[in-house]
Amino acid sequence: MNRRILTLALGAALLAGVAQAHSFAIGGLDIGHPWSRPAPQGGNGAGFLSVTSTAPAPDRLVGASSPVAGRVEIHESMIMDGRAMMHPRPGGLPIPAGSKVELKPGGWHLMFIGLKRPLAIGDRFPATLTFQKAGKVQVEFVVQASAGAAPMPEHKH
Ligand SMILES: [Cu+2]
Repeated sequence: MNRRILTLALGAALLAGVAQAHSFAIGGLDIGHPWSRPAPQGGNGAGFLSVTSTAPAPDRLVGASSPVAGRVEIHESMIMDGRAMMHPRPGGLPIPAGSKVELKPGGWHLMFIGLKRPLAIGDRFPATLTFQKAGKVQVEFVVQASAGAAPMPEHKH
């Protein structure tokens, strides 16, 4: 085998290993790379992650909490009348069986309301996600800047 191809394959395997290290599993759900943007103390932070289901039945992300925030809400961003808006979704986020759902900028996200400390790039903080069927899972968010992300839309609650 060509040495360069071997090196690339090894590098990809190592990267995959790193990504796997920052994921969390519960009840047929795999929580991938929870991350959050930098935000000031007293402000609100947005959290993103993926949920990959290998479960035979649908589930639902119904809540979250974190010691860094007064409360955590599940929000959906959307464009309405040409303006970016966010809405709380107290009913939670549906996770269809056997599919991957992404919380990402411009879409569904977690809102860390009333930050008790600033979130700075490189910080890690714990959070608990609650799924209707799978139950509670402890995850860790890493704070990072997102390349090319749109500015946070104004909150209209
Ligand atoms: Cu929000």
